[in-house]
Amino acid sequence: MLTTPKAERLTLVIYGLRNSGKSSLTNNLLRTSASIVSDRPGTTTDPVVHAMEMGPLGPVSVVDTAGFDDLDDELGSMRVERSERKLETADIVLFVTRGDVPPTAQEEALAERLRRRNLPCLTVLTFADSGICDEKSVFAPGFRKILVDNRSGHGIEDLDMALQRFSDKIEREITPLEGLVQAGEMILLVTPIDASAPKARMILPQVETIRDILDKDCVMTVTTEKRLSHCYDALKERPSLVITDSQAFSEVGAALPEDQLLTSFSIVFARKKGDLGFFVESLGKLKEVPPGGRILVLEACKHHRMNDDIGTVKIPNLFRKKVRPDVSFELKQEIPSSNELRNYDFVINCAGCMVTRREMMKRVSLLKENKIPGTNYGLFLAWGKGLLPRALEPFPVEHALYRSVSF
Ligand SMILES: Nc1nc2c(ncn2[C@@H]2O[C@H](COP(=O)(O)OP(=O)(O)OP(=O)(O)O)[C@@H](O)[C@H]2O)c(=O)[nH]1
Ligand SMILES: [Mg+2]
Repeated sequence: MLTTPKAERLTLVIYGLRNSGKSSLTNNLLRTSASIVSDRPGTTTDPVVHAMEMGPLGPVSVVDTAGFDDLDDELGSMRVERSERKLETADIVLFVTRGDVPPTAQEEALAERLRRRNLPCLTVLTFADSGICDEKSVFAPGFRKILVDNRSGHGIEDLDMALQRFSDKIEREITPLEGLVQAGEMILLVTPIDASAPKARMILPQVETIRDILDKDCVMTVTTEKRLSHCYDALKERPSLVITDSQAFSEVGAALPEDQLLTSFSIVFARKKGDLGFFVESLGKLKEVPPGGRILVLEACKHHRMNDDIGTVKIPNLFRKKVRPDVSFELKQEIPSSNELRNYDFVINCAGCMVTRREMMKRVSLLKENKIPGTNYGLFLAWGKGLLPRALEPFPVEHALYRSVSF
């Protein structure tokens, strides 16, 4: 479980004022003493992440944060900002507040924010051993309240049970091949081993797909694009699906029979992580990019850049060739604020393999809100190299959508 990729785990964020008992609660929930507890406000500084298996919720990252009222100095504000960022990516929030004292204005404001975000959230009233004051018993209407005495651990079992009930509400990622293959089928994977491939390893989307093929009781063959024809000819049975790295799309498409179902890892993961329909629809808006247009390439992780880096070299080159030459490119790892976002004419997202679906969907909804078209690497490369609609054939809805938007 500890090796479950971070993006596959749910994130449970423990949030509240300083000294509200967040770290004590974390320890009780994990049945360890992993987080430092003290009566000094501001004990927890950086967010502390613990991995644990939580019954029906599966693998969970439990994040103990710094108090969100730590605004005394610049350092405190930086801590609060870090905790805030964790809150943004939370799947479940435990809003921790002392049950024996009335809510502060900051807590009232937070309750309102959480309510608007419509996230699964529980209010944990700590210090239940000191009694619950009237104001707290009516605080944060709409959120279930759990009374906890961190000293004795009383109430933790109620909290465990309440958390388990969230398991149906959580937006889960589908597996890479969900609904695409059936038990017993043969899948062919094409994974180039070029300069950007990590030494002696496979990249995460490939590993996850391989695991999913095994889970779905299918069989597979894995080859490089160089050996593709050799490998394909040697197969006794035609693969029900071929999935290739998007960078080798053209060669792979050309080497296979026209009626062979083919897609890319990036498209498979665009569907798993994001909004494939939006990504496809946005391609139709490429022709509206004006002269001197500003294009934002939005990556989700920092990686070592090679000479032919996809985000800084391949995508801009292809864009200038296929869409228009007179555009400028910017690369960011964090999505800008709405104000800044509106300065861009088109956004190209990475595959998002290192972030959760919730994070990617947050980007997508910001783009939609601001009416900025956006697609992702795999779709853009497939479009640019003329492989659409072929690479969408395994996805009938998006395939039809592609045909309905004019290019
Ligand atoms: N009586 C009582 N004391 C508690 C309870 N929960 C926490 N405490 C005490 O409150 C103090 C602060 O607890 P922490 O768990 O460190 O609080 P925190 O919210 O993590 O604090 P920061 O990291 O500083 O933001 C410690 O002295 C704890 O022993 C509780 O339910 N009852
Ligand atoms: Mg703490």
